[in-house]
Amino acid sequence: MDNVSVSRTEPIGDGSGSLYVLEKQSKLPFEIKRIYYITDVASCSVIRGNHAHKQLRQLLFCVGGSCEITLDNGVDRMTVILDDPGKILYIRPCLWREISKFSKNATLIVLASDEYNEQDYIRDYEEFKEYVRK
Ligand code: T46
Repeated sequence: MDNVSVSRTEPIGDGSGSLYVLEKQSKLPFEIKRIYYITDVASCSVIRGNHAHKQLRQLLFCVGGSCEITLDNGVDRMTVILDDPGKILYIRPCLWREISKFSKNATLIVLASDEYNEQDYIRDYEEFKEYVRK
């Protein structure tokens, strides 16, 4: 699917823990304007997201636990399981997303290309399909 890619960053580990680095030159495809994180999700049946962004680009990874990200471009769907701090999901604009199956200790970090702007959201699936069709 266009607009999605998954990359890996390998930890620097020496027995005292794992250190992960996302550096501008190699791993950051846009300037980061905002960072947010989702944690303490009450139950594995919770589904977050259910929207698309018109312009926003994001990098997502779970530093602890796991969750599933289902992406939909209006035609095809795919699911990426984020279950490893070194697994980085890059989402470009115009993808409907559902975030589900949060494990108990899941902490999902999002690096975003822009500040929060509700005008950038499409929260209705039919409206999203019409938007991508045009
Ligand atoms: C995505 C997943 C992983 C703010 O006020 N500022 C912010 O920066 C954000 C992200 C949200 N909000 C407010 C807006 C809503 O009233 O917090 C409420 C929940 O936000 P949202 O519907 O965006 O939450 P999620 O967890 O469904 O989705 C967010 C991202 O928006 C989304 O793009 O991929 O996290």
